[in-house]
Amino acid sequence: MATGAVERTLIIVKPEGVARGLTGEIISRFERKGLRLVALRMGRVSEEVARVHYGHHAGKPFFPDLIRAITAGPVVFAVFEGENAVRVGRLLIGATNPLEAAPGTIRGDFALDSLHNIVHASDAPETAAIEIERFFGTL
Ligand code: FUP
Repeated sequence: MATGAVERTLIIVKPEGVARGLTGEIISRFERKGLRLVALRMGRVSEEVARVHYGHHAGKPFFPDLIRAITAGPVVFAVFEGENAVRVGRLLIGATNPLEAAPGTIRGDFALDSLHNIVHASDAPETAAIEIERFFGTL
């Protein structure tokens, strides 16, 4: 029985996650949960796009480090679809600060600090639509 709207969410395996060889593990966790992979590509986040993507943090002390971290190397972009995909994605990645992310979540299991929390997931269906367009164009 359907219990929620079918949504899409944008996942980014950040440079640190790719460099540490965690791409498969991260994508696999979303698949195993039951979400459907609908788009996947490797690429980079340019400084210009990073400033837009993290625009809500512009001016904060950690902003320069945040831009440096997300542009530091190749990333993997993925779109997953399913019931409540945005909320499910947020559950799977865990809290922004890995010190507060529960064990069993991606950040809880694989990260030590916020700047290197290895994965991004959209925080609302409206944000997801903007982020999917940003990194995949029209799907
Ligand atoms: P999230 O949606 O969980 O990635 O969290 P935000 O959009 O609020 O933050 C984006 C990124 O900024 C986080 F992944 C890590 C970084 N950040 C910090 O380094 N320190 C903070 O206090 C908040 C965010």
